Amino acid sequence: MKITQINLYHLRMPLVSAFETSFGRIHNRDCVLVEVFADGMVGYGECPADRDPGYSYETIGTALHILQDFIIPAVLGLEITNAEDLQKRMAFVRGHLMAKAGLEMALWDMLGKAYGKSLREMLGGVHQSVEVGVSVGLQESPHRLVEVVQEYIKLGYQRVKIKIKPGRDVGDADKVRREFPQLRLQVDANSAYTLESAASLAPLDELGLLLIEQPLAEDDLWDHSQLQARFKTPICLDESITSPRLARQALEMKSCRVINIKPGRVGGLSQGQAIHDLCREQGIPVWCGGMLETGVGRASNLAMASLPGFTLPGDISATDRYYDEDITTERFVLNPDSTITVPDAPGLGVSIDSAALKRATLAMLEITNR
Ligand code: OSB
Ligand code: MG
Repeated sequence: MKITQINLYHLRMPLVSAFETSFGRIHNRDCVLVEVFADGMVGYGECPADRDPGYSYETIGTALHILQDFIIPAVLGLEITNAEDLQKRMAFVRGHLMAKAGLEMALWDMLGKAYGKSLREMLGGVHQSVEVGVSVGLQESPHRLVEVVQEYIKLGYQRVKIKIKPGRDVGDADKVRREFPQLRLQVDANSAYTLESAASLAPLDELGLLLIEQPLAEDDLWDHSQLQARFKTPICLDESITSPRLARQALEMKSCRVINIKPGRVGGLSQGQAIHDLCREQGIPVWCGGMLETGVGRASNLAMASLPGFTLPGDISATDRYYDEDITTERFVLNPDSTITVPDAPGLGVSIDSAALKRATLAMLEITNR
């Protein structure tokens, strides 16, 4: 594939309902859409960096800067044959994994279109549909939380994740558990605790949770290993796992018993695949996390989640849970068995609704090698 032009779109999409985590509340989801032209074709990728550096140090601003000033100049005009090749050409950039992931996704989309293969086929996915759940943000009260969870259960979601933060943890989880004794339930702290303050989370261990996600700081594998030793419930790492190497080290240290794989967080689908392979060899369950993606990123997440080691439901909900209007013509729906069907058309298997894309675009940058 000879890359001739890359366009970067800063998108802002109004969410159906505000989403609140331990690091803040948003009403709109920002991301960068990467549009790559090569060999007369076009491919799309989504960089899930947000407006603010709350989940990660990356933001829309850093992603645009790194792509525009470093990564794109290093690949424009070149023949790129596969994701490994692209990763080698991007390796001189330290970090900025979401920026890299956005471009890698667009390359996969184009490769799939060129060879007539779906992303699922190319990655080695084995399922036509994947089990999913819903990630429920912090609500104004535990009572309201129960109402919201009830609504999602009615819609057919069979696994629910609730966000927690200090002061809104054991009480919220306990209330949801009492209302829904059989529900597959898990919690996500997004790094809101220290090893000391996490002592207050001990009662969570009696609630039959599937897992406790990222209680401590993202750069703290060691303290996670100390905490995991005190819990029967598996700790699952999200923010902390940014490479196959860190995944291996986390498992060696017993920092977690489950890993959340987000291709955006780890530098691309190829890196997510490598973490999947490592975990599968060791019998460690993985699942696909989400970042409130548009239809582009959601298609990619579905393909990733179709690999055989993804044995826990993903944070991949129906389009309706996120957006009234999406930038893809396809909208993803929840099947009655709490699954979503993986696209099987070439590449990501989605097409862009250009009018909707225009409405969501705050700024666009065209980069050619002239
Ligand atoms: O920690 O998993 C997270 C959304 C944005 C940033 C981080 C996280 C999330 C979610 C939403 O939990 C998952 C989804 O896309 O439905
Ligand atoms: Mg998380």
